[in-house]
Amino acid sequence: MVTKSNIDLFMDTINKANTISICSHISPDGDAIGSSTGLYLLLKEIGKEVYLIKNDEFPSNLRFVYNENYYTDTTPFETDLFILTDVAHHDRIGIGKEYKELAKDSLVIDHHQTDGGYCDKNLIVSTMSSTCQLITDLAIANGLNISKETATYLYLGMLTDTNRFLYDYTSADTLRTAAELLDRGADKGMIHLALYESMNVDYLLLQAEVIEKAKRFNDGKFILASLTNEQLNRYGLDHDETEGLVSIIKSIDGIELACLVKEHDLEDQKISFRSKDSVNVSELAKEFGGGGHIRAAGCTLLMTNEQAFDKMYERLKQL
Ligand SMILES: [Mn+2]
Repeated sequence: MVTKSNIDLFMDTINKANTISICSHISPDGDAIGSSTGLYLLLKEIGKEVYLIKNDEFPSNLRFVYNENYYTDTTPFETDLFILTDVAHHDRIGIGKEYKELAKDSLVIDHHQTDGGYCDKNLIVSTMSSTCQLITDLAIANGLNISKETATYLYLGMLTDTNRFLYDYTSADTLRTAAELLDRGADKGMIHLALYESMNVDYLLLQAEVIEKAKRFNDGKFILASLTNEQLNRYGLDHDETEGLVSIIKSIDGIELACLVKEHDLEDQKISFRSKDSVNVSELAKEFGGGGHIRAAGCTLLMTNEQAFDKMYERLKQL
């Protein structure tokens, strides 16, 4: 649920601006793409001059919703308002930083607790399952028209951030908001087909290899796995295609906590944590400069894949 003050903050801030730049985080996921594009379409419809900033490569697993005409590709320029959606940590803002510095006003719209204070105004509601849920609620409360296409983008973010409405923070309100999007024509069949019924067989084989090589400890309740660029190359896969890997590992019978160390570069590892019900992984990620939610969080370690794996093993076995 959104409060009256948040509903007003959203609309008052937007009403004061004519030109608006919108940005989400680097290595965008479904909620990043859904929230930024959904908001872009909502604001265009009320006559604003809106610029959607392309932050990083568009994820290959979400190509089915890519529309290159929506993105601005010029050098950063001044706008009345800069809006940042779904960014857990300010080191993930990418090129948006330059737009933010040039903007007269700035607003964060997010469901991550960790990064308040980066912009002039904060609209952070950590009880929301996704930024897309928050934007949908704000749009409905303010009487904005949600087109079929906008609804599809917002539904995409809600679906992926909740892992198909499975995560704990999927509440009755989450489902009511999703239902509002279906009422407005969100194309759930298209999303389901593209995301969950088009499994790449090489990805399945890679999953088997990653699980086979993973380390299980703490009475078999913890699992620590790694993924290297060598493996990705060998199976002919991109990083984005392995987005849900950590959730798959977590879903193994008897696992309480899953940690995946993904190689982005030789000395740049992306660590993802997932837990079922005992460990607060948000706290764990914070110890290493990251953040996220109680059951899903992450951080970055600047070292080799092997070193990061060992570091995580040393820390996790103490839990
Ligand atoms: Mn999100």
